[in-house]
Amino acid sequence: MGVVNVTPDSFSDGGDHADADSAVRHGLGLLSAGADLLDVGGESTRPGAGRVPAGEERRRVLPVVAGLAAAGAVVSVDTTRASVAQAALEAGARLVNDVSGGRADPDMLPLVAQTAVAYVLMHGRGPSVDMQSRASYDDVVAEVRVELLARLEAAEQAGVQADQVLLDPGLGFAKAPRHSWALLRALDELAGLGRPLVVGASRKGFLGELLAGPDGRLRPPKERDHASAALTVVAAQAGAWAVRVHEVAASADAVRVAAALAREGA
Ligand code: PMM
Repeated sequence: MGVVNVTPDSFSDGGDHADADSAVRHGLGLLSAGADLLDVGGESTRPGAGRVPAGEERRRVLPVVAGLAAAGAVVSVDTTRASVAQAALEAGARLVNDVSGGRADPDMLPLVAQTAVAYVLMHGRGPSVDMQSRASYDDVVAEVRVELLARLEAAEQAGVQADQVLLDPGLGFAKAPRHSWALLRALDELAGLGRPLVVGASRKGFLGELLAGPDGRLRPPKERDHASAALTVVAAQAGAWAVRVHEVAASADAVRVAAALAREGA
């Protein structure tokens, strides 16, 4: 899953593809690099980020979703708002990727139920603006598992079929670096929850911290792609359905490496 952020302020690539034409060009480049689907987002979810008005979010994502869908791409829309998701589905998106797991907008789960669209339900603990204050766990793997299953249950109560849902542990969302590492060590277990798993490790802060220089300066986001691709092998070996990455070529190769290792006699 290649990331197409149409935002001025994402931590990973903010401002790089802020206008529709350059975002579509970027998405097409990710497809040629081997992406199977493209995740288009118009609102940054970096720690501390505030909200973008719904009209502005729609203005950012719709032309990009429409342009990429028209070019034949399978597009997912990265939004927590039902109105944006609905407009994106009408413009050709085929998945909804909701980092709030249906909590940010009471209309989201009913929309997913009604449209029967595939839905990425990510673990988090509330809005980005103060989410790191909720990064407190006794046993992060057990708690994320229980909280994800509770959201899956809420989705089913709203009429969503379980087989529409993909689960995501939400690395970096209300997680300190040690929590993200613990979840990465337990991907097998999370992949065993019975729903396909999406993993978003690409360029995240815990990699910046791991790769910090001797002066303690975090490795900048765009210099975290090699480490991100290394985690693609880990995710693929754990049976993840998708990795959400900014730089696709290395991860596409990494997936092939993992697949070859999994084949008997390769
Ligand atoms: N991470 C970001 C945004 N959307 N969606 C899912 N499903 N999983 C993630 O881990 C995830 C996401 C934040 O990264 P970005 O600002 O680079 O898009």
